Amino acid sequence: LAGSVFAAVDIGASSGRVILGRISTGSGTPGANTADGGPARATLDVVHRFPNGVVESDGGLRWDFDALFAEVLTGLAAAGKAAVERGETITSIGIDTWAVDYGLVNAAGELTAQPYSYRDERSRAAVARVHGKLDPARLYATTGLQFLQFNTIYQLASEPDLDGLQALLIPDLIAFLLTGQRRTEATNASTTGLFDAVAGEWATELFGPLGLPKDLFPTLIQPGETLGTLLPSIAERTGLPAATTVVAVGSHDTASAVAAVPAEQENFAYISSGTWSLVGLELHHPVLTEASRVANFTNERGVDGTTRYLRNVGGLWLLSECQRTWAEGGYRPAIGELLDAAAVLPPGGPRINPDDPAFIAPDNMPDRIRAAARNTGAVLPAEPAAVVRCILDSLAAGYARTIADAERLAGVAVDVVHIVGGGSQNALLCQLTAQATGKPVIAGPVEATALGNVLVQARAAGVATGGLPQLRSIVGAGTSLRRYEPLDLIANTAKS
Ligand code: ADP
Ligand code: LRH
Repeated sequence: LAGSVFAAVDIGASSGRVILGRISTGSGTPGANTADGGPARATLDVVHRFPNGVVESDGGLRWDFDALFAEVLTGLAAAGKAAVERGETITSIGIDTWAVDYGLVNAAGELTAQPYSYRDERSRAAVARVHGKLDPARLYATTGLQFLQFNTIYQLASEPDLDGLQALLIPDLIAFLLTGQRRTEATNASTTGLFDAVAGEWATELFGPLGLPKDLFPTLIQPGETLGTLLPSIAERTGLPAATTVVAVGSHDTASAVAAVPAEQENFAYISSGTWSLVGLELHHPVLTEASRVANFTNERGVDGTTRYLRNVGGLWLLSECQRTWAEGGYRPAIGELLDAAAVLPPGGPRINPDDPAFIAPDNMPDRIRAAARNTGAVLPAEPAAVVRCILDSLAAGYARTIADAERLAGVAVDVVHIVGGGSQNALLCQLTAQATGKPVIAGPVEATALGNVLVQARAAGVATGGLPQLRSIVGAGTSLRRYEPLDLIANTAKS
């Protein structure tokens, strides 16, 4: 099995990629974490990248799922070709995407419409209706899920008619189209608002009061379980052997990212930094207290039945939406240029609440940020550098607050903050986070989500062994990480 190769399909809200992941093993060295006794490292080879984003179509904000699925097939074909060129065969395929969204599939297995994006407004109106039937305190006691106006439960309550339909979460929908098998992967099920955080099962008692069909979702599958093999038509289109299996991974991208946080000890906080910042702790049990609900912490399910105790803090969506607005006006600097200009501004500038629902929909973000600053009594200059610095100062402050709250609510103390994902490349944000939290920040890997996806497949194939600490040591061995200290000067991070 040494030299096995795995295909990871990883689609975030801003981009997707198909990656070939290899676990290479040595032998006989202490710290062994692989089946053949050697220390392992993972290498990733991005074979296909494609953009993603919400589109306005058919009266709503949706994902162009058909286009995404076509990209997945292109990527799998490229992965197969790249593997064959090296004399390898892909052992399995794992799929992860952003959470909460779903497609509706009829009895014939057809997708009835392009899936809505969680950024569509429709679910907001359904919140009061759902809470009229099920009290938020009861919902939290069962599901442990943070309140977000776009949780699946509120989206489903906005559907006119679910009769005869099944809801497949986005990664499950891709997996269904590849294999013909309908299942719901458990980590992503935990973001629906219909999943029991303690039992780790569907919270069936919530479906009746909401008028949802009992079999709306397929049965659960756990990360590491095999879903099935490729449909003949898919094998033909991609050139992959029909016997190639699709293995369930942490199909919620954040679950895969957290599985690949290269922590060396237990007491760490993480920030999975991309479109959103998912900020929190890994716990062994959910925290379902009233204080936790009021602080709006979530208890999402992690790989190996862990609890991802976190909050959604605003993310780099705030920055990428500004970049989009500026680009429409003809201003298109490289991200490094923007960050360098923001880094030399003095500290103590205006801050906004990055979690404000006013930022959820796509629109003119610089204007919205300036308006939010005005509401705090501050004047934010229109220059892009000032807006960028305001976003990053506000995010760093939000991270510090959230980590402190998580420590207090879960009764643990952390020594280090790991930042993974695309945002781990943002040196200014990492340095501001070290300063705001007063803790060292370890940045990387960028592709943590794809790594978590690959590692769970590798373990299912028997190539990697052990629990999350062992899988994490594989990440640590194969990635160069950057460390930021609270007392370092910001000027040192500019231009680096
Ligand atoms: P998602 O999975 O939500 O689509 P990613 O983890 O891919 O998000 O992260 C995307 C974000 O990473 C971008 O919005 C951008 O702000 C940040 N990013 C990407 N490349 C760089 C870079 N070279 N320097 C700083 N930040 C970067
Ligand atoms: C990050 C993410 C996050 C969810 C959001 C919808 O990509 O999956 O964990 O809250 O998207």
